[in-house]
Amino acid sequence: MKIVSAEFVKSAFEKRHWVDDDRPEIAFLGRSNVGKSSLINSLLMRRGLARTSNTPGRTQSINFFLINDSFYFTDLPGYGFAKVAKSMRVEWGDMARQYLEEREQLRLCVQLIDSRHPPTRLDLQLNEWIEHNQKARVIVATKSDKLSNNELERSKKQIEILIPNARIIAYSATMGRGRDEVWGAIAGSI
Ligand SMILES: Nc1nc2c(ncn2[C@@H]2O[C@H](COP(=O)(O)OP(=O)(O)OP(=O)(O)O)[C@@H](O)[C@H]2O)c(=O)[nH]1
Ligand SMILES: [Mg+2]
Repeated sequence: MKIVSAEFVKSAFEKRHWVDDDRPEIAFLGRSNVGKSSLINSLLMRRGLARTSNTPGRTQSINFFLINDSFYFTDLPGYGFAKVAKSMRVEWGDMARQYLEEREQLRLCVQLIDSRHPPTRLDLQLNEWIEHNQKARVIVATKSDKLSNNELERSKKQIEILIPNARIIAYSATMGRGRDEVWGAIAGSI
């Protein structure tokens, strides 16, 4: 995919602020700090377009990015960060679930799972929502640069056991590994 333009459009804290048009959307979902914003920047080769941080749980809204004037990336808030107030955690569930249930132009869920750890309870909860809503989905195993090839294979198998029949792509935002494969999945969905 040739990226001609990529721009941040808006941050939405409520449904009435979601972008109001019917261009296709690709959603990036996963726990806090898993690498959602880094993946978006790496795919778009725009450093700093999606804000990354070492302070997990910072993104509490759905961020919309318009690509080539033709489709959106949506960066969803991360879940599972213990220091986020309980009320915020409930809100995460509501926001993500509502988005998965009601967003008709959502064409592909990119579900990020940290390759260094087995899927968490919340990763599996998210998986259930994605399957329940029958959304197309690809799993991206992030931070693969931190593992040896053997460890990475083991990690992919672990994911496969808990989430069978999903395509799993090993990714590294720092090395660009998996970039073409993820773009292939995105292009196939829009
Ligand atoms: N080594 C390595 N570090 C990564 C990779 N992807 C992300 N990181 C680091 O992981 C941390 C979190 O990355 P973010 O992209 O901000 O994670 P996020 O999922 O957007 O986090 P929230 O917005 O808090 O939900 C940052 O310090 C990144 O530099 C990767 O592929 N390899
Ligand atoms: Mg983020």
